[in-house]
Parts: sequence; C-alpha cells; structure tokens
Amino acid sequence: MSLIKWIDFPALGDERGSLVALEAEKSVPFAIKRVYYIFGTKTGESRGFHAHKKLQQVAICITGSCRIILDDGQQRSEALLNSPNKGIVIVDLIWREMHDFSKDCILLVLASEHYDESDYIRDYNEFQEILGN
Ligand code: T46
Repeated sequence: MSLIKWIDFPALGDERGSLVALEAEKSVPFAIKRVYYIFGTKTGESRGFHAHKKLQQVAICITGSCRIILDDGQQRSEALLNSPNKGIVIVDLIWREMHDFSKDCILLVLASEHYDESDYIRDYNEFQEILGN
C-alpha cells in the first residue's frame, strides 16, 4: 500500500483568481504550531534525508514542483508535489527525501510541533534500528 496520503484543499476561486484556506484541526489534521517554507533550492540539490520521532506535517507545493520520497523502513513511495490545492501528509517515523526542485518551487510545510533538532533521526541505519528492523 502506498505511503502517500493526499489532502485536497479546494480553491475558493472567483473571477479575480484563487484562494486556498488551511484550517488547523479541520482540513489540516492537527493543531499547527509551526509553518516554514523552502524556496530558492538550487538545481540538482536534494533535501530531507531524515525522519522525525514525533511530528505530523502537511507539505504543499504552492508554486513549482518537487518530488518527494516517503519510506517507512519497509517500503518507499514517491509523489510529485506540483499543486497548491494538494497537500501530502507526513506522519511520525517516515524517512523523507525531496528531489528535483523546480527553480520556482516554494514548498510550504505545516507542522504539529515547534522546531526541535532532537526530534530528527538523520541517520538511515539509526532509523531502521528505531523501527526494530
Ligand atoms: C522536513 C522537511 C520536509 C530551523 O531552525 N527551524 C525549522 O523549523 C526548520 C524546519 C529548520 N531549521 C533549521 C535547521 C537547519 O539548520 O534550518 C536548517 C535547514 O533544515 P533542514 O536541513 O532540516 O531542512 P530540510 O529541507 O532537509 O528538511 C525540512 C525540515 O527540517 C524537516 O522537518 O520534514 O523539510
């Protein structure tokens, strides 16, 4: 089964253009404690390569595109993020990698916890050990 779980955010469009609303504990399935965005990623650079012990996130590519790989230690799934109307849910203990950022990519991320470096698992072997694999 794919690890990719999408959330559709309807565009509230009218003749002026589009608007998307992100509501904590409604369309976003947790209370949002932090928002960050990744932009200006250089051509050929990849990001991520870590998992989190306890963090829920929703990532939305509001402009441009990038490819994301999610890995639960048993299987890997991949998705193209290229729509401001679609978010991908990333739960605890999922290894993530982001590749192929377009020049104009802005990746917006909503997070359930404040930034905490001790929550990161940045070594893939340690990730597998934590999972008991
Ligand atoms: C994730 C993926 C999708 C902070 O100081 N505060 C923050 O809230 C964040 C997210 C990062 N930082 C610092 C830590 C590093 O010195 O910013 C620097 C770059 O972070 P990192 O190398 O972790 O960036 P990515 O793109 O590899 O990963 C980020 C998130 O950190 C991570 O939680 O799931 O995006």
